[in-house]
Parts: sequence; structure tokens; C-alpha cells
Amino acid sequence: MAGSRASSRAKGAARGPEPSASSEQCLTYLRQMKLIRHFEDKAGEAYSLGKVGGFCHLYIGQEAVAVGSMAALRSDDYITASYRDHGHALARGLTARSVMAELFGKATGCSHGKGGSMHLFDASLGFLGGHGIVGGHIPLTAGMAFAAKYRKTDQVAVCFFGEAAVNIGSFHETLNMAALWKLPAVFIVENNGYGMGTALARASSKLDLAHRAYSYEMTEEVVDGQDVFTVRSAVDRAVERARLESLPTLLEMRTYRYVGHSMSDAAHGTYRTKEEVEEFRQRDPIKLLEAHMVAAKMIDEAGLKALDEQVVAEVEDAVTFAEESPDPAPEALWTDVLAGGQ
Ligand SMILES: Cc1ncc(C[n+]2csc(CCOP(=O)(O)OP(=O)(O)O)c2C)c(N)n1
Ligand SMILES: [Mg+2]
Repeated sequence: MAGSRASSRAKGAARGPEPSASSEQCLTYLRQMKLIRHFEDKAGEAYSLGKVGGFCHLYIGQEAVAVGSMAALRSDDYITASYRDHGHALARGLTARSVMAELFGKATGCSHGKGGSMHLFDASLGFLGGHGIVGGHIPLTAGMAFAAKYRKTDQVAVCFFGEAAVNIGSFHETLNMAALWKLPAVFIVENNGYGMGTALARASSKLDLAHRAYSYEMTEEVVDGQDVFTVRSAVDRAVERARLESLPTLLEMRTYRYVGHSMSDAAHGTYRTKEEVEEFRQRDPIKLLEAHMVAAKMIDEAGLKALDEQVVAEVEDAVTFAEESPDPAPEALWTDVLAGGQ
């Protein structure tokens, strides 16, 4: 049964130490996760209204992975993500306006309207995509880590990808070279249990994906991807290993997406049961953090409501901005084509 397999995925994921984050830090995490969740709701809505072209993959359910991870990084570190990249971009600090405008294909988008949902970029923030080819950005990230090591900048390169990518050749080639050359890289596999409609057990001979690192003498860790504190501390350790010892790490974040693979499949799809989705909703990363903050008296009902209102207003503003922005000019076809171009 898909359900029982999915349930077993949550087992074995290490829970971190008791959260020691300050209330200010918790508030930042909560605000970012709520922003991503609401942004994604609105992106899905805009897609259904025909305002977003191309593909669109929502990050609903996985927010703690991007938010906890980005909090562990320095502002000059490098980041790459797969096509499911809205959450990573927002958590890294791209504005809701620039990401929404990119989804709408507008000139004010972070990739000037030429990338769309799957190709969000902002080099000034070290956010180097948004990549549509499964596993295609894993070797690129090793290249960034190599550049950092070569230039002795002590930057770290972090790569986010789905669990279907661990069966792609470039994953293995990259892990081998990253370990051999001692590259300052962090490889984060977001194991949400499915590659499109295919459950992990139907596609992978081994379910403990972090163990793939054994073959390459690389440190690995299995992480509860629904708990932002656990994510943060695991990425802290991996980043320290990369920055101080120039060693790579493979982190397997166990998570779940609450909506379809992309806008082309139904909310939960035919490959999993409603009950399974419901089971994972019990560990909604936003609810877990809210519960912690309420219990610790860091926030009350009024505070939560105010936060919701803030993110609703921010996303509303982003949609209006995207709608009112101009399309890219025809001449823009000739720019951003080559590195160093205009
Ligand atoms: C090389 C390659 N093969 C196939 C596809 C089509 N494809 C798009 S998404 C996807 C599933 C990937 O699943 P996973 O890596 O688990 O990421 P998730 O969508 O769950 O975030 C596939 C097979 C692709 N984009 N690239
Ligand atoms: Mg997946």
C-alpha cells in the first residue's frame, strides 16, 4: 500500500535537539513559511486563471526544508534548486513581487520574464536557478563549490533536488567527485515520496536514500523535513563541515507535498489516497511551528492573525504588481543569452 510505505518514510528521520531558537528567529521562520504557503495558493489560482504560462510546481507541505536550510547560509553562498523552486527563492530573499512577476512572464520578474516558474534566478543573492532537468543542476552545484574552493572564498554551494534525482547518473558522478575533491557542497534531497506519480519504492532499489553517500565516503544524515528546527541544525552542521573542513554532505530531508506534482494533476492524484495526504497533514510544518510558539508563549491568536494578514497583503501586492507589469520588450530576445551579455 502506498500509505504504509509513505508512513514508514517518516520513521528513522532524526529529530533534532529541543529548539533553542529565539522568538524573533521563530517569528522569521513562521512568517517565511506562511508567505510561501500563501504565495503558492495564489500562484495555483493564477495558473488556473491562465495568467501563468508553462509548468508550475507548488511547494506546499515542504516549506520547512527551504526556510530552515536558508537560515543556515551566508549571504554569499550559492544555491541551486529544481523546478519546484518558488519556496527556495522566497526563503532566500527574492521578493514576492519579483517571483510572481516571473511566473506571469513579465519584464519585472527575477529572470526578466524569460525563465518562468521553473527558472527563477537572482545572481545577486547567489540564487543560481531553478532547473527543469531532473538532476541537471547537481553537477553545476559541484562546479560552484569547486570555484569557491579554488578561489579560497570559503563560500558553500547548496543543491536542493527531489528524490527521483538520486537515480540519475549525474547525481552519482557528482557525489563521487565532490567527495574525491573535497568540495564545500551540501546536497539536500527533498524526499517527498513521489517522482510525479511514482512512489519511491517503485523506482528505487533502496529506500534509505541518505545511504547512497556511503558509496562515496561522504557524511550523510536523515532529517525530519517537517520540523524547521531539525532542518536548521542539520544544515548548520553540513555547512560548517563544508566551510571549515571543505567536505561535502548528503542530507535526506523526509517531507511531503500536499498538492499534485504540478498544476496538471489533481490535488492528491490517483497514485495516493486521501487518507495518506491527511496523515501527513497532521505534521504540517507550519502547524508544528505555530504549536511550538504558542506553547512557548512567543505568539498568541491575535499575533498569528496579524501575521496571516501581513502575508496576504504581501502576496496580494505581488499579484497586482505582476498584473500591472509590462511584458518583456521584443528586443529582450537578444539579451541574457550569453554570460556577460547585456
Ligand atoms: C531528466 C529528466 N527526466 C524526466 C523529467 C520529467 N520529470 C519532471 S519532474 C519529474 C519527477 C521528479 O521527481 P522528484 O525528483 O522526486 O522531485 P519532486 O517533483 O517530487 O519535487 C520528472 C520525471 C525531467 N524533467 N528531466
Ligand atoms: Mg519527489
